[in-house]
Amino acid sequence: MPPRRILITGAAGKIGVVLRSRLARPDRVLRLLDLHPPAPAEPGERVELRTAEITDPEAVREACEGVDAVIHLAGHSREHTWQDILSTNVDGTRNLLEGVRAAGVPRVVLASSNHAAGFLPVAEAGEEGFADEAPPRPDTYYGFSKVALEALGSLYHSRYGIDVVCLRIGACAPRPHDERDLSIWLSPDDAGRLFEACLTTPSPGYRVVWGVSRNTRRLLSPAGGEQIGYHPQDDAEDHAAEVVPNRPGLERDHLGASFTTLPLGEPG
Ligand code: 15L
Repeated sequence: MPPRRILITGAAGKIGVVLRSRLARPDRVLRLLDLHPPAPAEPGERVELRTAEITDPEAVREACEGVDAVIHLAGHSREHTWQDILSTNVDGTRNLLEGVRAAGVPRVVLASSNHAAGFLPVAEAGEEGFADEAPPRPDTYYGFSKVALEALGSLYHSRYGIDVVCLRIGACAPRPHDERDLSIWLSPDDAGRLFEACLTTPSPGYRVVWGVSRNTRRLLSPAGGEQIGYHPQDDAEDHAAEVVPNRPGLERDHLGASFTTLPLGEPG
């Protein structure tokens, strides 16, 4: 049965806002949690609003009570200091999974990132693109935190039988911005389809799946998405004429592109 009450952490962030309208259903309540108060409910909108830090055990445990699934988006979405990354992204994810375990929530979708594997050499992608099981090759402390998130998800699946789908998301934005995005773009509508598939596919167990649209310039395999019933419809190529060139001097040798040369720990 599709989940009736879903907790979304980081709900006021970029992807949270994208999902809020796209995951709404007449028979579903979205519980929206963020450090910054989520926008007030629209007339008739079935949402419950919570404001709390993802590192607050009591607030997070309480937010997990009575939900059928959790989508975990909270955390820094780019490079930060080691301490901030450890606290918000690593401790925050563990805190979330503890809340999930304590409340008996059966399914979690964890927002990972292409930067968990940002040092994969583009030349090795092959025709089908990198497999969903590509090994972790983090490109930043941020990328490391996404590897830690995937590992914590695996731990809580193995220990407690929770279904955990980790999404290594490409570049989720209304339009692809630069040439790189043509191969890793995730359109907002496809993001809605992808998360819905994660919520409704029967017994996914633990798995890692790339989060991308049906882009012509394939770099990331669509196989894992197909296995969970994700059928993307958008192609970055339709916007190819509008994108800006990659920044000069920035070699596109690795999946993570500019993240592979950012100074470690410098907030970007
Ligand atoms: C990410 O993981 C970031 O959260 C997002 O802001 C983009 O930088 C994206 O990766 C990307 O690789 O373009």
